[in-house]
Amino acid sequence: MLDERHLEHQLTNDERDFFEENGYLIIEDAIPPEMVKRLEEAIDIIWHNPPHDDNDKRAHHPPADLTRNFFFPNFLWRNDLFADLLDWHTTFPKVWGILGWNIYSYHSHFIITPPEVDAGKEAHTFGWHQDSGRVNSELESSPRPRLSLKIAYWLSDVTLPEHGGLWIVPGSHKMDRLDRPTDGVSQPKGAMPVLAKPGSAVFFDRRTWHARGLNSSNVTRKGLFYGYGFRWIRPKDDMTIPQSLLDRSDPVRRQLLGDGTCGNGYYSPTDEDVPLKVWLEEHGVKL
Ligand SMILES: O=C(O)CCC(=O)C(=O)O
Repeated sequence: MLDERHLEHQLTNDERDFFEENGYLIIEDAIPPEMVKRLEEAIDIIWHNPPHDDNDKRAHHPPADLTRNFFFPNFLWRNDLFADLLDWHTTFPKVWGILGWNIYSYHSHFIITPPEVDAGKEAHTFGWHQDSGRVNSELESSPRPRLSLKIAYWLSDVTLPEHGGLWIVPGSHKMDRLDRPTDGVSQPKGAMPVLAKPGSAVFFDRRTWHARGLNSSNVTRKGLFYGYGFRWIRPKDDMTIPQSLLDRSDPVRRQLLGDGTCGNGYYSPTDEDVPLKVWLEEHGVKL
């Protein structure tokens, strides 16, 4: 539920300038330690006993393999704590500050990366990409349009490069291609790990070239990724949000979970489609 705290955490001019120039932004202490702990317990339950009800073959299904990188999409509805982060007061105002009010969460996943035992021996050029797959080849504009952003919430410590946090090339969001080194070992020019403490939120523009680092530490890496985009973007996950979650959510959260009155309302919304717009207007927020 949005309240006065959201108004206090709106995007500042400095944050906007930094994000526009670099394609990422770090908000430290975005979630308190107690919440980090509860979120970690909640994802651990899924990690240890993955359900097999997701159609995405790229999702991990049973049997659990606690030694491999674990990618789990469409998780927002599996615990109310996950839904609580969707409109979290320290971060969500910055999402509307960047993208405006016609938005929802089109895509979410969490990733758990256990220590990669042979990481030292198997150094390689990471899986560098911009988000959204075919969007990058099928839209003809240059630079590509932003369309969406992601927030990575870190539950584990990624303050050292060996923790294998998110790597990015700062400022690369206006670049349509990225030169990858051909030696199979080094990273692109300007690439760096985004170092962050547990509880930090790392915002990144979907166009910012990014990759998962290599976890050569002895700490299991845990991060939650929340994608926000315009409501006319098709969901990237199955988004099997149960009606019961929609029923117990307030109108803004229902919007963020993908609710709307009719197909046309995703393109040409009425106030009923976008309670976020109404709330912002009622609270004097001008975008
Ligand atoms: O695991 C990571 O750090 C990278 C995640 C990623 O590439 C993505 O969410 O698009």
